[in-house]
Amino acid sequence: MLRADALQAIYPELQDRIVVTIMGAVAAELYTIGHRHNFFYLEHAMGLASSMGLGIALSLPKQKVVVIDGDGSLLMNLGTLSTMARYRPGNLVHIVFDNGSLLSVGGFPTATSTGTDLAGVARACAIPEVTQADTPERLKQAVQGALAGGTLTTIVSKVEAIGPKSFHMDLPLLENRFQFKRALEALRQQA
Ligand SMILES: Cc1ncc(C[n+]2csc(CCOP(=O)(O)OP(=O)(O)O)c2C)c(N)n1
Ligand SMILES: [Mg+2]
Repeated sequence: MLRADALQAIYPELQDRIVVTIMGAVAAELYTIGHRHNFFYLEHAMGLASSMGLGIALSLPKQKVVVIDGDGSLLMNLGTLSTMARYRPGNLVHIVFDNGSLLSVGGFPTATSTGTDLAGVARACAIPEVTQADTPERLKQAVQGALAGGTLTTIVSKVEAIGPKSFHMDLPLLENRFQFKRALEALRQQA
């Protein structure tokens, strides 16, 4: 599966949700499909998108939060899985696109390419719902199910190590930061 196709398939489920992505290729792919003020692309802080999503999910319990993670990023912050499982907000959906690669910095192989099973790690950390979804249709179903249910879910999707031609996003980090803050404030007031 191409991650760009996977994102296209789940975009309707994402567009009105709070979404936090890792940096690099996947951020550019989502941005290109359609940027929203409720999307935040966490630049520089590799590994911490899930930690940020956890904090937002806990502080806005009536909103659904979707984190888009990568294998290299999650491997850098494996402790996030045990922390997420400890607090287990039912409004958090954690998608991990596993391309076996640090694609955004040149394609160095990660430990998932030599056997580390991130879904297995998530289960062992006690994430209450862990699924694998390796086609756009299955991913869409898994995301819809996780958003409709009230259980913290990690979805691991194997994707090809292919990214966009350009990672350019016509959106400076600070602008995204203020847009996103205002979007969260508006959602908090609705709650
Ligand atoms: C602390 C830190 N180390 C390294 C980097 C450089 N870096 C940016 S993206 C990236 C790879 C991310 O890999 P993964 O999460 O698998 O996403 P992919 O690029 O494969 O989509 C790296 C190493 C960084 N931004 N911060
Ligand atoms: Mg990767």
